[in-house]
Amino acid sequence: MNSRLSNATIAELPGAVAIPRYDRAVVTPGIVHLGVGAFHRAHQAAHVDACLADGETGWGIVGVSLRSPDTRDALAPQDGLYTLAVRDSAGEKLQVVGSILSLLVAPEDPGAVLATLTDPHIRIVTLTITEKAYLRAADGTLDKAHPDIVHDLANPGSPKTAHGFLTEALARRRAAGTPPFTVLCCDNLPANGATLHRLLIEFAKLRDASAAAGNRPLAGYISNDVAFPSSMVDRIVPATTDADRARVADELGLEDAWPVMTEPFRQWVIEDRFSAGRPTWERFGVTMVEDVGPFEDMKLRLLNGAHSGIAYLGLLGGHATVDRAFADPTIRQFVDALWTEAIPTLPDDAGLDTTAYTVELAQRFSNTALAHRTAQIANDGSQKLPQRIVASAMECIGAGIVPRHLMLAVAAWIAACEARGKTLPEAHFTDPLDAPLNDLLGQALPTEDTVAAVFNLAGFAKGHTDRRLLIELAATHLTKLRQGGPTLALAALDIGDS
Ligand code: CS2
Repeated sequence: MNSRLSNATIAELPGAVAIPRYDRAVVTPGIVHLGVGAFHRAHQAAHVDACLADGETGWGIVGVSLRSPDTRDALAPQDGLYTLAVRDSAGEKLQVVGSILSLLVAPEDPGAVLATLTDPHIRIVTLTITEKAYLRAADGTLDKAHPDIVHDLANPGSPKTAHGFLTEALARRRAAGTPPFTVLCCDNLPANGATLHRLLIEFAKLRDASAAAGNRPLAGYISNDVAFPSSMVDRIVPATTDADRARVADELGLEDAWPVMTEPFRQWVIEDRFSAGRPTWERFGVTMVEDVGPFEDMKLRLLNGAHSGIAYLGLLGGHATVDRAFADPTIRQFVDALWTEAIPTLPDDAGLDTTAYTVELAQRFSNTALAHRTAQIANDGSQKLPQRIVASAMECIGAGIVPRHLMLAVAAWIAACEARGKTLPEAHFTDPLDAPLNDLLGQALPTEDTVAAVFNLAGFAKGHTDRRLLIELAATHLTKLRQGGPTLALAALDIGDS
């Protein structure tokens, strides 16, 4: 058994492995990251690593897990060090990242997380907590009835949610005369900064209404004094497997309990509104802009929209990974057609080059070295499809385009949910709406009623004039998927053979 990657052993690594070229001992924390999963470690932490290596030593990261201790348990014995394995057909390049200085597990010690968030050295809080952790109701407003929101309103000093932590920390900073940190959302949501800002204001209003708030209302402070730039983040990060761990350990000559797998491509576009300073990210490949909206929409609708379609059709067609699904000519044609529907919904005056973008996406989806599992992307469809698929579909209709391929992605999601426990393994993917979804799908309603009920449950196209048309399109596809799987559904769209 090898010894473990850590500050003490890093000098033993073979020369081919890139290591932090800076003295970690002089780095001080400036960023708290909520949701310190693999995506953060492949993306923001790698960008910050480049800043630290260039002497901007005040921006080390304190990683916080809001739920599980797994990342802390893996990385604490390694002094926060981990390996990034960048993989494509040319091979694998290993880089040890040093920007995560320490890790906290919120449920174990919420007080420690609040103490860190109120430290004046912390000037930015970044988040990758996944779509469902924003706790939005089907109409997009804060889910006030969610038990964790109810808990956090009653227990501001020991929160569970990002909303509770951020609001309490901002309240304490204000009381102590410490300027607020900038909140930088890095999740795949449209207008992600503005969305989080709106949710926190809603949360703060509820706090203000309770006795605990006293006479210093928070909502106005969060509304006026705290910056919430939006950002678009992009890097494909498949879940690490035991085979990855073994291979990396072999190459390192040291154990790394949780290396992260990724692709060479990475992109980060950020709105340049930081109230308390920031690293000079623009010197390290980050694009700073005034309005990230067009970039976000392009990424959500073309990359993530295609990803979800590939995931559900791929699962139904027996493809375990994105590259294998994408190599199936019928799925490839489906993706091209989905892009053709979605592209006209993007602004044409924002300088987006959708042709170059989709060419590059096709290369990224074809990366056989990643083995990005379709079941991984299939998780949380009810939270992902609104911004990836349904938003484009609604706008398509306005532009005179019938979103038939986009609606096939929705039908494939419903069909994949139905297939779990039958033709697909029970635990293949999960969704926060699993309980009501399974209940509904078990009722054997007429197809169109099933689709309408799923739309209601997930809040798809709520109040939209063409909601009925979207439901009809999805129901037609669902019928075909039930009869003959993706082959029949795609053939009905003139893709592949019938
Ligand atoms: C994927 C994303 O799992 C998913 O839903 O679509 O994680 C995707 O890989 C990233 O957004 C790429 O930046």
